[in-house]
Amino acid sequence: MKCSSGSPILELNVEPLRIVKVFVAGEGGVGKTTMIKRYTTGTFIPNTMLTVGVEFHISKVPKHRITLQIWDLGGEDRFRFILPAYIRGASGGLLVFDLTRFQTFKNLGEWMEIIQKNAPNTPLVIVGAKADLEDKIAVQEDVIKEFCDKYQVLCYFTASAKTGQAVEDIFMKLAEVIANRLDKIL
Ligand SMILES: Nc1nc2c(ncn2[C@@H]2O[C@H](COP(=O)(O)OP(=O)(O)OP(=O)(O)O)[C@@H](O)[C@H]2O)c(=O)[nH]1
Ligand SMILES: [Mg+2]
Repeated sequence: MKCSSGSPILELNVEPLRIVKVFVAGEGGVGKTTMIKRYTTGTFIPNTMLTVGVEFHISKVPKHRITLQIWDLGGEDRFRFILPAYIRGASGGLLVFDLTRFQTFKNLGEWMEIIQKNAPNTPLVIVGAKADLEDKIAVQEDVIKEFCDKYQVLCYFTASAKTGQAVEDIFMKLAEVIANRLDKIL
């Protein structure tokens, strides 16, 4: 029997959400996983276990017709060797440090090298985490600005997963920039 084309294909009145890979990188314990969970669940979940290797999260951003596939990278030294493979092919990323630990900011240069090697020209947002710990802030805005100018990153935020400060804005900014880039290509 000859195949017939059957009933017409239903045309759904929805726009496809483009799926893009974004990474969240930075030293161990700076607050990457807690920030992602704050963004995806709207709550502060303390005592998060350290990330072994990589964890994945998904977030739809209908406003920019995009779905973020978030690669949450374990920041401990022992996971450093797998980072290049995880960063490669990313459409954007967040590089996070802990505002209360200067060393985590100082080490950002090393992270930039890995990122520039494996995902050159990828849009990058710098995030100073744990802004709620006001008495313990050890990294001042002028040195963050200096760093951003040196490496020509998109912008930086100071944020807190505890209070929610800037968390939504960070992911919205990244999604917006990636979506604009895609719009230009397609
Ligand atoms: N006060 C405060 N504590 C935070 C904040 N974000 C994270 N923390 C705490 O910091 C610790 C480390 O947070 P994680 O999210 O596990 O850090 P991580 O960067 O994912 O660490 P790795 O997975 O090892 O790379 C936890 O005890 C969190 O509760 C914040 O905004 N404010
Ligand atoms: Mg983690």
